[in-house]
Amino acid sequence: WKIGDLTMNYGVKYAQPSTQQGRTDVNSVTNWNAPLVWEGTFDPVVIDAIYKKMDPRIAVVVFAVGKYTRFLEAFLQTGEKYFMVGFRVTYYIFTDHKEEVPNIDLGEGRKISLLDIPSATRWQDVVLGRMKWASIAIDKQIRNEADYLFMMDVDSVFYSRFGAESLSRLTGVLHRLFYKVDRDQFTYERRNLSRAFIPFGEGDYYYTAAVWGGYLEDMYKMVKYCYMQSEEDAKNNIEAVWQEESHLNKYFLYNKPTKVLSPEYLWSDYDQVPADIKVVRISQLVKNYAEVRPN
Ligand code: UD2
Repeated sequence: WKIGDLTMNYGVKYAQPSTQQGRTDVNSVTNWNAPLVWEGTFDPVVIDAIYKKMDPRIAVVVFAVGKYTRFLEAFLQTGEKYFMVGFRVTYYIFTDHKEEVPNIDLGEGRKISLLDIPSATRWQDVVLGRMKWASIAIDKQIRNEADYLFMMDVDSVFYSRFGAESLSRLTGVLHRLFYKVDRDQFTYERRNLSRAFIPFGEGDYYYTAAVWGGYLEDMYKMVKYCYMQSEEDAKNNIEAVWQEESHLNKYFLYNKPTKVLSPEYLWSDYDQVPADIKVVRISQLVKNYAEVRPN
């Protein structure tokens, strides 16, 4: 700690924060008092200045297995335009087709790290396998190279700023299809044979597994948890209804995230954008499942 750290933000100009005005059409705080982030609830200039002081190293873990390498170009290109611009970012790309990883011009302080993984015959093994391969890679490599880690689906494109306002100890993103529905309609795992089981009558939100993040060690714990729970399920010949997403939802229910992001942080090109989504920051692409998946 140095006195200099206090003075770094002097001269940064931004609108005065108000105690009276802000978003009134949505709730911007959870019932455990964590921020629920929407456009209009933060000033990017202020947020960036806060996190720039730390200059964190941010890891993005994406999987591009089989035909999914075709999504890398748009993901990386738009990521360079909108994801954590001005911050140090490493994209960890897990793939079985290194030769298909495109050459993209990256901004200063930004890199790509390629990791080999085997091909899969079932798409379920790819999505669940993410928890296994990410656990191993964090242990061996990423732990020494990053302060924050995001797990993301590769079949997505950034359309707008996705910045430091998303950083937190553990950050979950509300699934766009469930952010206004009763908890009993959440597609949690309802079979009590699975380790992902959540009974009716419980639940805060339904979170997507396509974007989530946090401090490296907190993410490691959570990724490993999802891996271990799915291994237990496999021993019992059961696979959770939404694979790692089911385990993730259970973890978040009993270990509350310290920040929750609105569905701005993962919308979908399949769906119209309602009035409360003022900006789509990243969106899942329309894809032909039958064509891109292994079977
Ligand atoms: C949903 C979730 C996803 C995961 C999955 C589990 C959304 C937007 N996404 O995605 O996070 O929970 O359901 O059922 O809600 N992948 C490959 N090769 C493959 C298959 C998958 O690389 O052959 C990777 C790739 O990074 C992809 C991700 O796994 O983005 C998720 O797979 P998906 O896009 O096929 O799954 P989807 O869209 O049903």
